[in-house]
Amino acid sequence: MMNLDLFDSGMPEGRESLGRDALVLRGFGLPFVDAVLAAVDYIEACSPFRHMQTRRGYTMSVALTNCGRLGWISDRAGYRYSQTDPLNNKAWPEMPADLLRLATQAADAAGFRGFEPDACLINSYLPGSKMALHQDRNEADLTQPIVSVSLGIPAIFLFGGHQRSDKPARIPLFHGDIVVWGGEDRMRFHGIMPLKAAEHPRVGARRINLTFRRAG
Ligand code: MD6
Ligand code: FE
Repeated sequence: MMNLDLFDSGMPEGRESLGRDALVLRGFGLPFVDAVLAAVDYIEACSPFRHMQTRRGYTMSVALTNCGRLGWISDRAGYRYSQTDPLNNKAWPEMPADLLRLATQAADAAGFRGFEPDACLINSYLPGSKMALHQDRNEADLTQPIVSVSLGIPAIFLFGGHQRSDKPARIPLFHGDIVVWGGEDRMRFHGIMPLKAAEHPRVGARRINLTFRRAG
């Protein structure tokens, strides 16, 4: 009888609703893992992972890089998108075709057709790294969703409300999981709990997160 209850839940297997316009696609990225890791190697060779400063002068525990026409950066002047990597003043590496394909297929599967990301932020977390609750509000087109791909060791994603003080849900994210969110959920506060020490057979003792956006 348990199976009937699962079928009756309204969500097909492998999809978990986080809100009206937000969901987790469990394992959707698994067929793309080799291509994504090769793309990250290529991107890192041009624009390495680095720890950025916040406006308040703190160093982020997460290291990041970007690909695509626009890249997310932070320094003492604040957060923004930049066409160039501040480390070398050159354009960010182009978005590899495999990454673009993964992002648009995940957006389609979530019901957001016509997603055309121009920015891919890549975060690297080690055990202890975290991401404080925040809203993603620097993108020019807030009608387009965000597609977020998790690889490597697990993390607990905090998914809150529209006020910083709203108590967030805790959603574990695993290797190959994808979160897609847009619409009325696009501006919800979210973050990542400090990562527990773990080892992933393919990715090692770290978590890689790629977020695709329409930034410009
Ligand atoms: C992370 N993600 O998963 C951090 N933002 O490492 C984010 O901040 C995020 O996953 C917007 C949409 C999806 C996300
Ligand atoms: Fe975010």
